[in-house]
Amino acid sequence: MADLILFWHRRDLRISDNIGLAMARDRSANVVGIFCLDPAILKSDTMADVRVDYLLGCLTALRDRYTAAGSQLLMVQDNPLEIIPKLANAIGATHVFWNWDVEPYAQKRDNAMITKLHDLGIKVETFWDQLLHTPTDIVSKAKGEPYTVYGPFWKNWISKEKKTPYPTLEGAIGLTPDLQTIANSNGAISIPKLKELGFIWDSEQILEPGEIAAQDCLDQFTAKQIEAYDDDRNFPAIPGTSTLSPALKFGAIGIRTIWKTTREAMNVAQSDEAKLGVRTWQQELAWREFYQQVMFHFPVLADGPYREHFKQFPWDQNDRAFEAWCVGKTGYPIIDAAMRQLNETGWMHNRCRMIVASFLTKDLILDWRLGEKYFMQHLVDGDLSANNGGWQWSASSGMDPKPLRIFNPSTQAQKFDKEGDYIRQWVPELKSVETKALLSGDIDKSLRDRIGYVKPIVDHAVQQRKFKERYANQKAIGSIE
Ligand code: FAD
Ligand code: FO1
Repeated sequence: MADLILFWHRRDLRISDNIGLAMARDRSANVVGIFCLDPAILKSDTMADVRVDYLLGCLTALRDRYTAAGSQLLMVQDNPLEIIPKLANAIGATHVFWNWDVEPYAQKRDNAMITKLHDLGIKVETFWDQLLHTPTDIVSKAKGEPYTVYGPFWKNWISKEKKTPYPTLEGAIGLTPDLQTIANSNGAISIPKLKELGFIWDSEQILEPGEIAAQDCLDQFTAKQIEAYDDDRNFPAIPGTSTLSPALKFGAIGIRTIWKTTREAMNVAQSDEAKLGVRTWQQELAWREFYQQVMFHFPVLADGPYREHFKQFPWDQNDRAFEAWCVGKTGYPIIDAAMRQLNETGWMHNRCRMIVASFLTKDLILDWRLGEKYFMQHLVDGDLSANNGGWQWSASSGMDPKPLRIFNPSTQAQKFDKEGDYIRQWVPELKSVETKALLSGDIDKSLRDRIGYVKPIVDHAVQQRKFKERYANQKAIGSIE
């Protein structure tokens, strides 16, 4: 009898350029996909409605792709360690294949799964798919150790040859009607509605779910925006970045496909500026890989500050200030615009992520983990490695704390939202305020009262001094290297 291979999808929600799935198809035509709605993940206190909505959209698209390829995507909802071995055994699967993930939860889950399946006599094969280079590929030449600083990581990473896309699944054979009936009586269900899972998202997604939409987005970006990316990526009022982050988070597009496209874009780029645009975008893809590889090698990052002694940092406790930051009512226009963009759309521009993270940690002097959690609860692309990396970078608590990063919100707005378009888009009560006052945040009291906009909740200069003093004290007592 031919091998029956179950391919377990988790954050690789596509049938094209998927290493593990291509390997499964190479072995046997009888390849069936499975996704497990995992209550431990969905009920975690860092879940976001918008992200689950995007996930369900990707699953629907994936199901249709499997059908078109001749097979099917099975859906289950339970602890994967119980339901997947049970179902695999019931339908007589000879193998389960999947792609690794770097997260601590994934490592634990997947190792336990290997044991469970082996106990049932089911073979397992696993692959590295979501990165261009596996976390153990890129190590320092001198010591063979993982990099903790981006610069040398990038140098090594870019010098290595990269794989080309893997073939799309086709000509697959699904379960017979009898086996489908057995699967159904062993937990297979249809894809639930968002509401049935306890989530609500009625607004649009910044990126349509599924692999076809992700590919279209990549094509548009490389045709129209990539050459100006080096400059345009800094201005939140213009569509200068790809908005591919949800697709990259859930693997709705293969990383080799993306890389191949950047190589082609580089080949056709005529000017130095255009080449720089492509290069800078490639560097952002490398940041994504850097943060994933450090999470793999240093999973303690997920629990808090990398530098042990930063755990003692005397953060303020101030629920009202935190609440004002969350809802976008701090009295700092650029901060309020960014937080409202996040709350309304589930996405925030990278420049603004850096500005609001600096504001939370250096102006409100609140523990960065509050912001990290809030982002995970609201971002469509919320990803443990990238989010934790971004927050530790902003808080100066991460791998590479120097220089001490403090952004002045007004200066940032003056540089990157010159005409105030971004602020006016997201803070409509400020629409009629003249640009100079809008950017500096220096709006006179009578005008504030009239338009109903709050007074700044802190004074940047005062808070900056306070933060620096605390930081210096921590250094003096040896808490910060
Ligand atoms: P583009 O500019 O088009 O970049 C292309 C891709 O490269 C992105 O889709 C993303 O996958 C990757 N990338 C770009 N910048 C970074 C970066 N600094 N770190 C890691 N990967 C990067 N990104 C997430 O995907 N999920 C998060 O939860 C997340 N949280 C963040 C929190 C903070 C405090 C900060 C400062 C950054 C965070 N980022 C996060 C990184 C970055 O802001 C987003 O990846 C980017 O804004 C997504 O928009 P885009 O797809 O248009 O990016
Ligand atoms: N993976 C799953 O296998 N099942 C899920 O139900 C699931 C939900 C989910 C929701 C939000 C999100 O950001 C990711 C989600 N994932 C889910 C993917 C998850 O990132 C991977 O399973 C990781 O390997 C977990 O560490």
